[in-house]
Amino acid sequence: MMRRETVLIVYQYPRILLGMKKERFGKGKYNGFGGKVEKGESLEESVIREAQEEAGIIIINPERFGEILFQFENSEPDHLVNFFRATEFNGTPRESDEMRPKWFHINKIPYNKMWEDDKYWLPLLLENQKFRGKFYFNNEFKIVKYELNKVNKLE
Ligand code: 6U4
Repeated sequence: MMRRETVLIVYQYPRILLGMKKERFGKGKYNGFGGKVEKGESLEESVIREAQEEAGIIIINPERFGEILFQFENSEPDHLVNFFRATEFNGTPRESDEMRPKWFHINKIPYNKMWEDDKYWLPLLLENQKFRGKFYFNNEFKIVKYELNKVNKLE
């Protein structure tokens, strides 16, 4: 079984917008906005919908930056996550049932309160570098092994 999901980083140099996840998978962690890709939806449609649902913002021209397959030792299904970046949006970020948005200076990204993989791929996204990779987590959600490659193009 495999779940297809999206994650969005809003990047307005020198700050990024993250959300504190309040419920379920990833609870208590800061993450980009995003979630499951629904049937009949493109990746871009999905990330636009999730940003609106979770942070109340309408993002403009989201750009796909990476694709990572996450696998787990426990019974958690694989997650295939597509990462997007947007610089512009309409509206004002607001708290939702799922997420509490917060801006962070790029020198103060709270990596110790994020998924452990984020410190590997997020610097690439902030440097304009596209990426593709695979991370394998153990039962404590720690990385057991990973590969991460810079790519020129995501097909
Ligand atoms: P529901 O709606 O209950 O089925 P939920 O369990 O809350 O969904 P959801 O839809 O918020 O999950 O999806 C999980 C989110 O976490 C997606 O945006 C992808 C993201 N995600 C999953 N693993 C990640 C990881 N290792 N690093 C990361 N984001 C991850 O940065």
